[in-house]
Amino acid sequence: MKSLLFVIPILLSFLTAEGKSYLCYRRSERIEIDGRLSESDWLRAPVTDAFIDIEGEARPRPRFMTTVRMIWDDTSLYIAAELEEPHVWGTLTKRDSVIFHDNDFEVFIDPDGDRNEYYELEINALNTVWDLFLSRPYRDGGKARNEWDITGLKTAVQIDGTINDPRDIDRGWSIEIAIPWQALGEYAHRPIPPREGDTWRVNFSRVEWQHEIIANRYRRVAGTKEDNWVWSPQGVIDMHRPERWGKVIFTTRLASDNPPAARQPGRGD
Ligand SMILES: [Ca+2]
Ligand SMILES: [Ca+2]
Ligand SMILES: [Ca+2]
Ligand SMILES: [Ca+2]
Repeated sequence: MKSLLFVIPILLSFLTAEGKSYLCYRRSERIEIDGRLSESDWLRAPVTDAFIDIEGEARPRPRFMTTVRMIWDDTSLYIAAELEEPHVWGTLTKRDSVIFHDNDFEVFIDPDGDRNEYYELEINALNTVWDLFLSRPYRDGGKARNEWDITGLKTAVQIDGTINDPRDIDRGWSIEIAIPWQALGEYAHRPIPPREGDTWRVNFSRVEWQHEIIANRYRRVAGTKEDNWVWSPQGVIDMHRPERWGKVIFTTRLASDNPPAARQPGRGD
């Protein structure tokens, strides 16, 4: 019995070893949602670890770097993503399209971490969004509620290169998102905005297709599977396992107080 008591904590720490966490600071200046991550808060905010394969470290490393930062204030949660991408393309322009049929960036939020009643947001390089709510994961019989919209959502994309022009090599795209707390409050079962130390379950994903260029246009290669690169690894090819998502811990400390030395290495570092 005594040995079991030793083994259990070791097992638990092993099982949770891969889960990521992120300290989310408060905004200290205005964030303009224009896709440019030029605000000094973004320079001060911690940078997430680079995305890895959805199944974990044992799988091949992603071909392109992806990182995210987060900031919050009394009205909104702000997300900034940087996606290295030599061929920026997109086709979908209608809200609530199946955005992962293009290359995309995805956000998953389960405020109370009960693995039910959670939010999803997908965005492509044309700044087209698919926002939806799930009462429970698909494998538990959950159905996507696409008609659910993030009221007051603001998103912007900045292309570092040219979109839908394969004649050049692009550097990537950056995304800036503001999600009003009010929109997340409905099924949060947690205070909004969050209090000091509150922890929400969040994950980020990126879908990357193999493409071919036909008559100067990008097209997905028929019959190929997409790559799924994520912040916190899921262990399986399924984002709808909220128990595997990362932890975002909110602090009332200002991003401007975060010493630059505390930054984690990100793109280009
Ligand atoms: Ca900006
Ligand atoms: Ca929930
Ligand atoms: Ca929607
Ligand atoms: Ca281009």
